[in-house]
Amino acid sequence: MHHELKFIKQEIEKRALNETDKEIIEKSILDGIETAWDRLYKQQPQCGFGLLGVCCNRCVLGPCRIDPFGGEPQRGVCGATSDLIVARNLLDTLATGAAAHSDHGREVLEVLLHTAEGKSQGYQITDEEKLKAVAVDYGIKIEGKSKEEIAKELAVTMLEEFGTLTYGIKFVDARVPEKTKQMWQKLGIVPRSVDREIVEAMHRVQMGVDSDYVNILLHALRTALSDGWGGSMMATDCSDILFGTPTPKTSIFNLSVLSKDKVNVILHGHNPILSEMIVKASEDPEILKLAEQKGAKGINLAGMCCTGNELLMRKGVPIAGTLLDQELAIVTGAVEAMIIDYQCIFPSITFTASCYHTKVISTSSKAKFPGAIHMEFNPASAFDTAKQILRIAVENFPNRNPDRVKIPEKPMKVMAGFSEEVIRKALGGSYKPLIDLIVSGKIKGAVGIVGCNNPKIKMDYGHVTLAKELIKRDILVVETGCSAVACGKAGLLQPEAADMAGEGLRQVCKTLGIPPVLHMGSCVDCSRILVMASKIAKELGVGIEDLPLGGAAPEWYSQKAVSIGSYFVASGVYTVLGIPPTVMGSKNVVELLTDKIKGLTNSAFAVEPDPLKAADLLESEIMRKRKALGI
Ligand code: BF8
Repeated sequence: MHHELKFIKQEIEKRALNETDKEIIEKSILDGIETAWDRLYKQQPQCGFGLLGVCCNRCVLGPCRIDPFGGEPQRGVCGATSDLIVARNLLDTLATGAAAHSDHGREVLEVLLHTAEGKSQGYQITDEEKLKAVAVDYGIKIEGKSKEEIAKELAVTMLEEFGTLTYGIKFVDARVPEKTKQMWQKLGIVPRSVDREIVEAMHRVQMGVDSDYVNILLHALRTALSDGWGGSMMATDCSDILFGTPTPKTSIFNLSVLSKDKVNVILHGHNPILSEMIVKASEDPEILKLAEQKGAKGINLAGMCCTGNELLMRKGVPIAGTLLDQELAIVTGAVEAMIIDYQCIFPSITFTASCYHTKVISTSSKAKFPGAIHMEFNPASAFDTAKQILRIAVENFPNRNPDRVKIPEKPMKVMAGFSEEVIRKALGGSYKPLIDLIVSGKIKGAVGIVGCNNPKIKMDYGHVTLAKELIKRDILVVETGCSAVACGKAGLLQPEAADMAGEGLRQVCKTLGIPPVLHMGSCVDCSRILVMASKIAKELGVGIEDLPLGGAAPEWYSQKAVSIGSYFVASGVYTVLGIPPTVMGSKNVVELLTDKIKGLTNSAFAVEPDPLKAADLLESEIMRKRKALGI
């Protein structure tokens, strides 16, 4: 027994950094609940061909694989080499991620359109100033028009742009610095439209189409750019128009945000279209009365993954956790309902929920989960559906078994809500003060740490260690997605964390009253980082590729992260990955992405699992760019 307990403790230490997570991981083991960590162990050893990216199962000439040690076979049945197989697999993966971000964006546009036409229920145009600014970027005349007229024209133009050939992506014209755009033109990777690049990616990976790995990788960059500067940017900007551009907020993070005496509802997934309406419905007197009747002291909403980030940024709603917290939240035994839309939702959660009283409620026709209650969500009846969903959660409250409940008691305070607009306004309307700080060396540069958790890495260790190391070196950190939540759980998103920063950055943060790690939103909100970089570059009269910036995804898992990393690199931002992508089976592809690409975009990918070494790489790249700028 003693040995068993020791083993459990060791196992918990291996799985997570954060104490509140550890508490619930222990409960999951004691309750006998299978989680992602257990499933990863059961998958060992993972397929070597798959890890190297040298297996191809895209047609039934195969499945084929290449001997990575130089023996036979060296070609698939069609004749594809490891270079081609790896490049095609990578393009396929990236296009999947770009599609996920962009399809989310398209749904936001549809709601904007329906709202402008008066055909949606419960939505409104909240940020008129942003609506007008974005409309101008889109070449729409705003004088003498109502906000509904502008919103309709904008939504239709953007929706049309998704598939258009002729006009290109308007945000690229309006926002990308001239020098960066010229770099893309030279490479032939100016994105034409979201749908076009993604469909063409699918065409190119069909057997017998693109057989040149360089040509495939260039298209991968173009597809990623159509996501970052297209689909994701539209998602961010139109969500701001509908729900408000984020401003600084304080809130709390980790599994302690669950309540002992209220109905706990976890909002998990990505699109604020759903979650914003649930927030609204949770304030409805009828729902609150029902909660009281069922013996609850109210309704407690908590976010999970990027939907959590969306709600935190605009409403200050607390966040229960990241990708690897989704099963743990259910294991607390305190969650009445987990409401989901799409992306990053483990198919296992309905199984986990079946071991407790939690109800999983799916809402999107494109993401059904066996075992979940499906309540289709659409804009025309959004508020009514949101209320119905909450009713299910409230009615489930009496089924909570207090003997099986464990909620940690150490919520962590955070400050979030740093949209590009807020940062710029805080600096007095232009980036000049920030540029001066960078020129003086008080701040050496900035790094965007983004992306997921992955059970292959101790949960949050990569994000937190890298962020701490960078701020210590006077490098400002901006974050999105699960990375921001990981650092929030570790206390890095509070102004007090400035004490962990180097002298220069500490002074700046203390003067402004901000944390040294700025939470800029969900993963589609990486577009906010792009906009900020482009505005700084424009003020300096250089390209984004010249700025002392870096990117990192220390614990990434998702196809979406491949797209983000690639549009960072294509935009000129050197990016370090903590987990190797499945490309190592092609020396040529690796060489291109980590080295030769430098001559094209003045940036590259690097793979470095050790966050301290990753910090070295990022700092030396920042110093190289500072030198080139003469600072
Ligand atoms: O889009 S960081 S695990 S939640 S993919 Fe997913 Fe990764 Fe989290 Fe958001 Ni992004």
